[in-house]
Amino acid sequence: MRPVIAATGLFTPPEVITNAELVASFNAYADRANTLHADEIASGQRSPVLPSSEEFIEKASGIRQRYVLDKAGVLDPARMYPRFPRRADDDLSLEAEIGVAAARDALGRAGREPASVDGVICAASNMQRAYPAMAVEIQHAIGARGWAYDMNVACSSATFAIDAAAHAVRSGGARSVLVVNPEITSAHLEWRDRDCHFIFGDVATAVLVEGRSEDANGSGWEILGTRLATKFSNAIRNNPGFVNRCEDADPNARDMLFVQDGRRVFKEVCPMAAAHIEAHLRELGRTPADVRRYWLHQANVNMNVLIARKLLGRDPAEGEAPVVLDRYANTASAGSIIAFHLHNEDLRPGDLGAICSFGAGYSVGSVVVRKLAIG
Ligand code: CO8
Repeated sequence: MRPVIAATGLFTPPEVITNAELVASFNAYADRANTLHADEIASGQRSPVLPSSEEFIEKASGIRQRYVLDKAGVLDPARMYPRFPRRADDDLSLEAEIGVAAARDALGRAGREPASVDGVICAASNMQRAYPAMAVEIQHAIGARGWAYDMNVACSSATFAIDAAAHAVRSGGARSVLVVNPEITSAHLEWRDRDCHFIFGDVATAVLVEGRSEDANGSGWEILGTRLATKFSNAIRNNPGFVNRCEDADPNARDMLFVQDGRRVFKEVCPMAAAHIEAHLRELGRTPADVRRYWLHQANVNMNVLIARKLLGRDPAEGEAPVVLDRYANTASAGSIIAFHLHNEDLRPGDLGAICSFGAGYSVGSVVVRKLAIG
């Protein structure tokens, strides 16, 4: 069987935080903190919290707003993180809930019943708990068959899971696998750090990968190939884990939330991602110019322009590398899938596209697809 992306699904939280709202709340927090610690700041024992700026955020990243699961908690200068009501073990967990919404959207668009799904992979940069696996909860909630497991490759989780799903379908191990990417980035972002407070947004995406016989067409995108690479780096880390307690670590230490050296990531990951995509296309007997659309990871608009330039030798034309981070911000593993979901319908049968993610690990994953002809 050849693996096909039959449909994708998207859950977008209803609440939006604009850069103006985010900066106003951050600067109110900074004023409070600087007033509270005025004596230490005056004596040089502590540095003041510097203000954030809308101009910087848009110029440095291209982000204009982000969707979040709880706006009030994030914007409250006395809190600066979301507030989620605690749920009982028998209630659907929050991460599973948004994953289920995206999964149902994908199944509905493909016209498939949940019982036709043989496997669920929940692939995201953070799991709400260690076990039972989020994927098993999602499998149960939607009524899928077979098996389910979680995987985490940070921002590359979705492409790595599509690779696993494509292999399962090709080998005959499954006829259809649902990849689900629920990203609650707002819960592990330090909203009080001006270097990164603007970067992330919440979302969930889903990708239905199914097997089709060699001669069968129909709607969807044939997966021509997948390619994965990893290279260890400490430039992006998120340190909380089950060993922290035994190390007597401070649960509120800065490294218990997302930390990165953004400049270094930018410099090291762009060439890695461009070379990766080019090598993948070469393996498939193609060149970057054969690709009609690049659905790139959505971390920074300047990164995407640089990668497209390295690949094409020119600036990307309108629609060649669609940007969704202006609306969604960085949604970790879901970013390239949102770009694919919102920007693939206008392409024609036979057109080639490349989905590519890159991020912590470091990790890079690419999926080269060709639009099928209906009927
Ligand atoms: N307002 C005003 N000024 C600011 C602000 C702000 N908000 N923030 C920083 N500045 C200042 C800095 O202090 C610095 O001042 P100075 O020159 O005096 O030192 C100046 O602005 C320039 O700062 P930077 O050098 O940091 O600015 P950059 O141009 O490098 O832009 C970016 C910063 C946008 C972070 C950029 O480096 C970038 O996008 N890098 C790539 C990051 C990336 O792709 N990371 C991937 C992470 S995602 C991932 O892998 C998944 C992880 C799992 C998800 C976790 C969810 C929480």
